[in-house]
Order: sequence, then structure tokens, then C-alpha cells
Amino acid sequence: ATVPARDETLAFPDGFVWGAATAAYQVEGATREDGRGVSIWDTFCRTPGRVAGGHTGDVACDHYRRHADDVRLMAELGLGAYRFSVAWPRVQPSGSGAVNAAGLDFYDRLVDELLAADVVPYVTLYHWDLPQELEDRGGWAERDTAHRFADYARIVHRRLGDRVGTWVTVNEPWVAAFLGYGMGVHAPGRTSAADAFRASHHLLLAHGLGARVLRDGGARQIALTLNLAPVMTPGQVGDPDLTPSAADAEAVDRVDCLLNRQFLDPALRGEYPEPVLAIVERTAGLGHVRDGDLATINQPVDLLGINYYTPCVVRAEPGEPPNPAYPGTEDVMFSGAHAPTTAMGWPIVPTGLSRLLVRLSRDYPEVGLLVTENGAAFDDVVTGDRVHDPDRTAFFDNHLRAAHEAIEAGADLRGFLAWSLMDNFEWGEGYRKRFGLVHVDFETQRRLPKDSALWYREVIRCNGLRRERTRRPTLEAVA
Ligand code: GBH
Repeated sequence: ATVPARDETLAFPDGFVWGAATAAYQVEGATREDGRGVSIWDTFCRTPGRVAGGHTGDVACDHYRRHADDVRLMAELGLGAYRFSVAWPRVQPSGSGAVNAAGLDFYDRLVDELLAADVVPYVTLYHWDLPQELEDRGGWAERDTAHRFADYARIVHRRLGDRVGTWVTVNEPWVAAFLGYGMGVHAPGRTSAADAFRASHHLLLAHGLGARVLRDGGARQIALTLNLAPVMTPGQVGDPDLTPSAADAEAVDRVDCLLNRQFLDPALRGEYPEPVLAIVERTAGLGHVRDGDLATINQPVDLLGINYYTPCVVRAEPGEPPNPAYPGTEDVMFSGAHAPTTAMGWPIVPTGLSRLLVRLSRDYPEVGLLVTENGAAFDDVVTGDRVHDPDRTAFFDNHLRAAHEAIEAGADLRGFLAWSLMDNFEWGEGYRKRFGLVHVDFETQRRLPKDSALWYREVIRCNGLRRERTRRPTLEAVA
């Protein structure tokens, strides 16, 4: 096969990074193997009623044992990069002190296999699997956890830093803090708004302390990954009946501060937005925000990792009570977008990605941008050895077009990592929601690249998309 001529493709910049991502607890399994300690997700999964179907990550994709095959698969798909996370409890079973050599050995082998296959490893240090012993001492609501994270970062970097150039400190502090400590729908399942704000700050502090350790160790590229969502009014996502009012604009700004700028501004500007400080103060006080913390958090970073799935759609609704787990959201109505949704129920709004990227490059011009996650769950149809998932292909196609538009508008986007390499343990949803490019049969562990994976391989090979969409990007089920 030949690469189409440049003018037949929507070309991405030279050197654009194409890859896919996973996270340790979602794929590894082997939760009791080789000295791994217990994480808050092991505990959460064992608590009745927490995870759909009572599913756990005990086996997951059995990636801990099948890593060599999985790397071969990545090479076959032509991936240029693979973002994975290190399980803290494999490296330090109690979260501090003793190091478990077997745990580090696993990631060491994985990195070597990736490099041998020409797949560049991108390492995330924290993707939500906190060692249980640290949670027993207060978890992210306690400041000490940030210092323990810095020690752990040093240990991992010392072992892998000679071969791994790009490091993500923390994945999605908003989710870890607000879903884990505020709403209780993620581990550790706590429901205190004050603790959620404390956890947010300590996760940011962990990022700063970790980034400093990585920089001192000579890391080439350091990133923080945030779940970012453009905050939009219903009118901006296609509902013709609703035009934003001044009150809507205020609601949008407040929610943007809580969801996005609560993390962007400390990390990239060394300050909390005023409205966030006011909300934190009346919810949790500001005793946990110490002098010098913001300078620590504001370490130079090379990349901002963006996880984008769907916009946040809000409008003003005077009298609407705040979500008790999410103070500051009074007088705001969170509403769905008038758009088709994925199997998660998340509206599909590709323009949200272009809007977000352009806004980030305008407001935070110093930092390079990398999409560290984007993807969708659908109810895939397996027929023999094919998985027809045209909705997923259309999802990626449309989001990549949006990313391309943002690049043309000047956004410094360096790469795109699809979520996810393969179907895996989807947190509170267990195995019922499939985000993979590769289908996993959880009975047999057979891997089967979906049609979207074959399509993605072509995108990577051409470093771009065909100018003409090959099919209408509708959401109609497969014939
Ligand atoms: C990511 O988080 C995680 O990093 C990854 O591990 C996970 O598997 C993946 O997403 C898929 O879930 O209900 O319309 O208001 C995603 C963070 C936060 C994105 C909540 C969607 C709510 C959408 N998510 N958000 S909506």
C-alpha cells in the first residue's frame, strides 16, 4: 500500500505523536502477584455495591502476564507511543519505605519491550491506585501523601529515567479528588466536600514535588494530565432555543473555574482563581494551603496533558441548590447537550475539543499540548473475527478533524493518544463499558483489533486523515 499524496490528506505536523493509553489498575490484573500491595481500588471493588456487577481489577486484561504480546500488538497497529501508568503499590507496597524489586522489574521489562518495538513509552506515575496504607493515614486529604508521592516518583525515575523521556505526574486530579473524596463514586469512596478540596490541593502539590524530582533527575519532558472540558451553554452545543444570558455567562465562568482553572492556574500560573479560593475557604478553610505551595505547584512543565471526552453543559438556574459534594455549583443547572451520546451517555461534541485546544493555547501559551486521552465507549458488535465499530471510528475521525482545525488556528498540539489501547476495567462501570481500539474477550483474554484500530493504523501511517470523509459520521448501528 502507498501513502496517499499530501494534498489528499489532512496532514498533521511532522513528528506528531500518535499512540494509545491505558492505566495500571484497568489492565494489569495480577493484583496479588509478586509482592504488590493493596490499593484503594482493590478495597473499593471489594465493598459491595460500589462497582457495577461486583467487578474487580483482579484479572482485568491480564496485561501483567501478557505484556509482551500486547507490545507486539501495539507495533502491529503502528503506534508511535504508549502511555501506561505505574502502580504505586507494586513499587512500594505500603506507599512509603520498602521498595518491591519485582514491581519495578515489571515496568523495566515493559519499557525495554516497547523500545525494542519502536514504541515510545510515556509513563504516568499516578492513575488513581493509591496504596491502601496511605489512605488509612488519611489519603489525599493529608498533606503527607504528596511527600510520599515525591519519594515514589524518585524511585521510579531512578529505575526508568535512562529510557523514558516523557513523564506524566498525576492523571486527572479533579476526578481523584471530587469523585473519590467528594461524591464517593470512585475509590476511596469518601463523601466530604472539604476533603475533596484538600485532596485537590495535595494532588497538585504532589504534581509540583514530583515534577521537581523528575527535573532534578534529568527528565526530558514533564507533564500534568487534566480532565478538561470546555464549559458551554446548551445554545453553544446546538440547542436552538436557548441563548446565553448574563447569568448563564456567570454560571459558565464559575464552573470553568472549579473544573478547569482550579488546576490549570496553580500549575501553569502559580495562583488559584479568586472564585475558587472563596469557595474553598468557606468549605474547607485555607489552612491546608501553605505559604510557598503555589510556587511548588507552579513547576515548569513541558506539556499539558489533556483528557477530553465531552463538554460540560450548564445554564443559570436561580435557586438550584449546589451539589453537596461540589460546593460552588449553586444556581447552576448541569444539563445534557442536544447531541448523540456514547454508551456512557456522554454527548459527542467534537467542536468541544477544538474550542478547548484553542483556548488553552491562548490562555497558557507557554506550554505544549498533548491529548493524553480521547475516546468513546460503544456497544461493539463482534462477528467472527471482526469487530465493527463505525461509531468509534467516526468519533475519532471527527475529534481528529477538530484537533487539526485547532492546530491550523495556532494551537501547539504535539500528539494524540487514544483512550484506550484495549477494552479494560472501566472503574465504577466494571467491564460493561468498552473503550478499546482492541476488543478483549474477558473469558479467554483473546485480543481482536476492532475496525477502528485498523482505521487508526492508516491515520498513523499517513500522519493524517483523508480530506474527504470516507463515510458519513452518523451514529447509526451497523447494518
Ligand atoms: C478518564 O476519565 C480516565 O482517565 C480513564 O481512566 C477512564 O477509563 C476514561 O476516562 C473513561 O472513563 O456525565 O456528561 O457530565 C474521564 C473523566 C469525568 C470524563 C466525568 C467525563 C463526565 C461527563 N470523566 N465526565 S458527563
